[in-house]
Amino acid sequence: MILERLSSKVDEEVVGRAACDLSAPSWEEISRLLPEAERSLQLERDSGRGPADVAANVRLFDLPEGSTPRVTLWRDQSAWCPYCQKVILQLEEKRVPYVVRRAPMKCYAGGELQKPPEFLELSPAGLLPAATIDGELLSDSNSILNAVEREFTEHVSLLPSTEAGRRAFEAASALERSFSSAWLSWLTTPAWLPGDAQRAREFTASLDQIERHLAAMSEGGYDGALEAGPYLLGASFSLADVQLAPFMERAAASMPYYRALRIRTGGRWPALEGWFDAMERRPAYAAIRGDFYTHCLDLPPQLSPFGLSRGEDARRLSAAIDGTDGAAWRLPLPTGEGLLELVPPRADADARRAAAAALWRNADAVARFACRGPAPLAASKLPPATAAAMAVTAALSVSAATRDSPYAAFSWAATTLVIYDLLGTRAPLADPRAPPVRSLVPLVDKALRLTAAALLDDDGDGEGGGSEGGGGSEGGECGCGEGFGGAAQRQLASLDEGAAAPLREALLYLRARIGVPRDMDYAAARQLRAHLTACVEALPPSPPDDPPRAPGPAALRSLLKVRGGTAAAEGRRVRTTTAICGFERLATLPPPRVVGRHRLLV
Ligand SMILES: N[C@@H](CCC(=O)N[C@@H](CS)C(=O)NCC(=O)O)C(=O)O
Repeated sequence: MILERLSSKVDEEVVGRAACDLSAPSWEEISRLLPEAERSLQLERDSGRGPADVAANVRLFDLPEGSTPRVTLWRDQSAWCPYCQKVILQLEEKRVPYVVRRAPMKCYAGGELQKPPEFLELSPAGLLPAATIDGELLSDSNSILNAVEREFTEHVSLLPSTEAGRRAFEAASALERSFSSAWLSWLTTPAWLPGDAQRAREFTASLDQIERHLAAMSEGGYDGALEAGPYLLGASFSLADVQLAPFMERAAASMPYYRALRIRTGGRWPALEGWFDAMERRPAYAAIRGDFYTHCLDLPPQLSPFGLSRGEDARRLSAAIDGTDGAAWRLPLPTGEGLLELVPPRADADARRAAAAALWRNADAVARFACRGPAPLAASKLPPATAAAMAVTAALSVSAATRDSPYAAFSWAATTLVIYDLLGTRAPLADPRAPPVRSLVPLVDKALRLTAAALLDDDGDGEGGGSEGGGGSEGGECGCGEGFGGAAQRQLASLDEGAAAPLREALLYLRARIGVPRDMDYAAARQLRAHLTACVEALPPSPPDDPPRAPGPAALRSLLKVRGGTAAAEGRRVRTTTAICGFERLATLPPPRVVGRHRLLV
């Protein structure tokens, strides 16, 4: 707290004045513009009924009010764990009632965010998912899947019932295993190590095999012994699809981003495309699937302590995923044939209302979260012991570099990275330890209210415009989901740079951390990302680049780039967080979209 105040870049008086001057509809007014279904979503969620929802704490389905489900599922907090996703998909598809408990994964915070003692007592290995059925512990996803099939025979079975079905199931399970291992091997091995072409071939061959299997099933597999259909067992959706879905979903997201290989919408695997379509039409799966961006950023901390490298040829595709192409996260949102990632079939207006409703439901928490963006020193977000250890090894590295001992310099730099990876935050999407700049909360809150009003502005009159109409937005004249206009834009454009700069950082920080399905579905997330871009662009343009404040030795800078994740560069001014010592600094890195802000991204 003291450190935060002493080093804060935010002028409290300036942001306080700006927050008073900015006028925006209240959350109460915004809620009146929301459809009833959005307003009552939380109540429905808490009741354990309604559609699948990763934010639910209990799922009762048809169980009478007041009954206790037999299953308790421990899963990760942000819905990034593929093994948890399988179990959730099975329980939702079978409508087996369950209670949800959450625990952080190690990679959310370098092991320092502790799992609840209650969970560790139950499952000392600490792996997720874990479940109890009638109090009996199961601590591996496949054991849970099998036990649920065994124990809940009165629910629909996801196992094959015929000999041909069992053969197809075994074949599909073997395909899933070889595909998952080929995917992980290609994704996590740096491209510069020998054998990259071989790993690529093995991966595409595993997809070809799945394609052949699905194509056979679409014509009635095993000489017509199975009913023709798009799933791994033909017409029957089964546990084989449940097991494949989380990994295939992550492969489809990560391969274009890191290896320039388009799995979806690429035309090369049509039967697989049909499988994805069929899966995404299932309400349970549609509600719990992630989007490309979330996976591309949630995978590195789970898979590799040193992140995942991206080749030059992947940069074009990755820019369309992380918005750095300047179009994917900007209004009007791209539509049509060329889209890399398909948008869920949902009217844009509905998606905008869902995004506005998510802001309204979590208004306080979202504003506080966004205010972590301009927090003063990244080092203050690290536990002091970690920061100190990193500072010492980084200093040793610099000193070795200046003494012309490249080997020692490299070793100390590598040690710094290892300390960071073992003890520092490796899940910047969650960024659990970063302190918010509290004085900025009222200003960010107002900007979020203007964003919500713009999201609800259906008719272009700047009055908002949920399906129920009415309301008193003080927003602009422009609307129809086309961003900020009129009064809202004029207000934002006239903000003092001392207020606009931290506000810009807070909104961009938030934009980079909208997670699917954790926060909302992909259709809503792309609307919110693009409306936040519009809000940022309504602010006065940022002043010309500062000269680099603390240019480090070239060797450290290049290490940074190797290590760096990705983040949207805003103009030519790019904030980097050094992976070396955790201190933030401003630097101009050519070309504009090269960024290493590893610490702040998931
Ligand atoms: N074979 C296990 C693997 C489970 C697993 O590796 N879970 C990871 C998360 S994806 C985990 O719990 N890691 C420990 C942690 O991150 O705290 C299963 O199928 O359940």
